[in-house]
Amino acid sequence: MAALPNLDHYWLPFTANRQFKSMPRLFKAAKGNYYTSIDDRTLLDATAGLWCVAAGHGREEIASAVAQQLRTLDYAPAFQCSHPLAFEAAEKLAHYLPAGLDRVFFTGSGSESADTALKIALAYHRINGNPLRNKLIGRERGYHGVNFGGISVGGIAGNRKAFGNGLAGVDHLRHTLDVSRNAFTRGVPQDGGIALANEFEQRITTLHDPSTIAALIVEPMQGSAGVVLPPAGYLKRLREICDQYGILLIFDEVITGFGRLGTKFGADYFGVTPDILTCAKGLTNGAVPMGAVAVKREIHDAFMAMSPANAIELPHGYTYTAHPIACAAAIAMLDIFAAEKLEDRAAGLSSHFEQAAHALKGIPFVRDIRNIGLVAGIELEPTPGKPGARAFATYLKCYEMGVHVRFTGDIIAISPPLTIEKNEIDRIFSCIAEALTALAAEGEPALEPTRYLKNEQAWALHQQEIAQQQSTLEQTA
Ligand code: PXG
Repeated sequence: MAALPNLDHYWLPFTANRQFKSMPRLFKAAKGNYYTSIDDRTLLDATAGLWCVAAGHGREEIASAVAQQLRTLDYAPAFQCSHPLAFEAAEKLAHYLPAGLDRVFFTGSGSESADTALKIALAYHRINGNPLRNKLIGRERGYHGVNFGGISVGGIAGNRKAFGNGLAGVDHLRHTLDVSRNAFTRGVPQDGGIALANEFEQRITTLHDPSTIAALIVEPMQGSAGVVLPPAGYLKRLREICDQYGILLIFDEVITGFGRLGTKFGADYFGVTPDILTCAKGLTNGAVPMGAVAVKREIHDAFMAMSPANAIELPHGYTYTAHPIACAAAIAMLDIFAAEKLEDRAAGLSSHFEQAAHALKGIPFVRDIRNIGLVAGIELEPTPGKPGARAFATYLKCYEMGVHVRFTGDIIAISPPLTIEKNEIDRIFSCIAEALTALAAEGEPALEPTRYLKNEQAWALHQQEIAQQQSTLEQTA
C-alpha cells in the first residue's frame, strides 16, 4: 500500500472535500486510455480526464516537445514581446479552425477564454462606435467556466448563487432539454429547434431592444450541465437572428472542440460558423493548461483599423498568454490530430458508441439517454430527497469495477478519449449497467458512500492516525 500524502492543505475544486478526504481517489500514472490509481487499480478513462485528453494519455510527442521547450525557452514575456512558437501555434490552430476564424488570442483556460471572448465582443462594438451595445446573453444550463463573466452568462444556479450579482446587463435563453418529449432520442432531437431559437428573438425584442445586445454565447452542445443537445435547426436559426440584429455569436467549444462530436469543432458538425469561438482542454490534450479565442478576421481587423497608431488595441491578456510550454504542447497536439485524424476516428466510432449507450434503456433508474459523437449523458431517476446520490453511488461502484465515469447531479456523462476501442466502449456501458443493476438490488443502503472503496477509506484512516501521532510527538517534544 503506497503512502498517502498529507491531505490537509490542498482545497480541491468542485469537490466535496470532507467526503473526498475520507476516501481519497488519487491517480499516480496514466497511459493510453487507462489510469493507474495510487493503490494500483487500473481504471478505464471513460471521461478523457475532464473532457480534455482527446488523444489518450501519456503521448510521447507532447512529452518530448514540452521537455525540449522547457530546456530551450521556459518563459518569454507575453506583453510587448513574444516568441516564435506563439505564432506557429496560432497559425496551426487557425488552419484547424472553421474557415473564417483565423485570428487567435491565447489564454490559460476555458474560463479565461470565455471572459476574453465576452470582453472582445464588448470592445468590438465600442470600437465601432456602438458603446450602447453592451448586454450579453447566455443560456440556462450553460457553463462558461467560473470567472465572473463566465458565471454571469452561465446558467447553472449552483455555480452562481454564492457569488453575488455578477455582471449587470445579462439575460438568458431557455435551455433546450425536454426529457418528457425527447427521452431516448438517438442524436439530436428533430423537433422544436426553430421554435426554441425564435424565443431568442422574441425575448430580445420584447425585453431589451436588440440594438443593445452585444453578443450571444452558447455551447453548441452543453456538456457540464449533463449533455444537452441542440434540436435540429436551432443553432442555424440563432445564427440568422444574430445576423439580422447585428449581434455577435460566440460558440464556447471548450468541450465540443477537437473532435469530440466527430468533427473538428461543433461549428463544423452543425454547419454554423460563429463570430468568435473559444476552446481549451483538447488544445494541449490536457497536458498543459491553455485556452484560445478565435475571432473572424473582420473583428480582429476592426481593432487594428480603428485604434490610433502605436496604441494597444485590446488592453487584455495574461502573464501566461501563449506560454512557450503550452504552445509546444498545442503544436504537438495539432500535429497528432493532423496525422491521426482523430475527429474522423471519433465519427467512425460514433454509431457503435450510440448503440452501446442506448443498450442501457430499460436498466433500472435510466430515464433518458442522450448522445452525439463520442459523448453520452445517462440521466437517472433521482432518489427523493437525495439529489445526486444515485449518480454518485454509480460513480463509486464503477470506480470499484475499474471504469472512471463522471457525474453531474443525477446524470452520468461519458466522453472517452478519441483513441477508445470498441471493446472498451462496450465495457464502459456494461459496467454502468452492472452498477445500476446492483444499486437496484441493494436498495437504499447502496446510496451510502462509505460502502465503497474500503481500501481508500483505510488509507484515509491511516493518514489521520499518522497526523495524530505526529501532533502528539510535537506536543511532547
Ligand atoms: N466552457 C465550457 C463549455 C466548459 O465545459 C469551461 C468553459 C471552463 O474551462 P476551464 O478550463 O476554466 O475549467 C468549461 C469547463 C464536467 C466538467 O465534468 C466540465 C468542465 C470543467 C470541469 C468538469 O462536466 N468544463
